[in-house]
Amino acid sequence: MFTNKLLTLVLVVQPGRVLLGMKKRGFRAGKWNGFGGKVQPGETIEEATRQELQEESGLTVDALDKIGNIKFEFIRETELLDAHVFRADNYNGEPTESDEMRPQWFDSDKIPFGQMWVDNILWFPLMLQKKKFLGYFKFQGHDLIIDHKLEEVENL
Ligand code: 6U4
Ligand code: NA
Ligand code: NA
Repeated sequence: MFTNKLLTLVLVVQPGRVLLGMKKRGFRAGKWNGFGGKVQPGETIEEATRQELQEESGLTVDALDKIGNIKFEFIRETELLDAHVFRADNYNGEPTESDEMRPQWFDSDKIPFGQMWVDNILWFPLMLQKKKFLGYFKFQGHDLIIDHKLEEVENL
């Protein structure tokens, strides 16, 4: 009855700052996001992560560290989102605007949580401290969390 949709999300982090992208179209338009998207059939999660990062920010990365796994459920919807979250501390290239995204660096103490997914303010502090986590968020619409769990874990 429930279907699972695999998503990737990557945060590029430098000392004191994090790169976010302003999504220009689609259901995420108007929000600052990490980079990512759907995992296509035949693609590994890590391949999809690198591909989306390249398409949306112009960057490539060497090491990708698994930092979190978040399940999203929406009230009255049967599709569960299963987001694999990565952190990259080194990158190659220069952030480049694409048709889809406008990348911008933000100081770690000035992250625009008011223009991000409402779950971000809860797990970004863990991500920034390199703490691994498992999350579950149940949404009503796109802006209201009606239930959630968030725990630090040793391994993912
Ligand atoms: P592609 O694969 O490019 O067609 P795209 O439209 O980019 O898909 P989409 O719309 O499936 O991606 O959105 C998935 C992206 O949005 C993933 O990177 C995860 C992110 N995302 C969705 N809900 C989120 C949420 N509540 N919190 C968050 N990221 C979320 O931080
Ligand atoms: Na995408
Ligand atoms: Na994609």
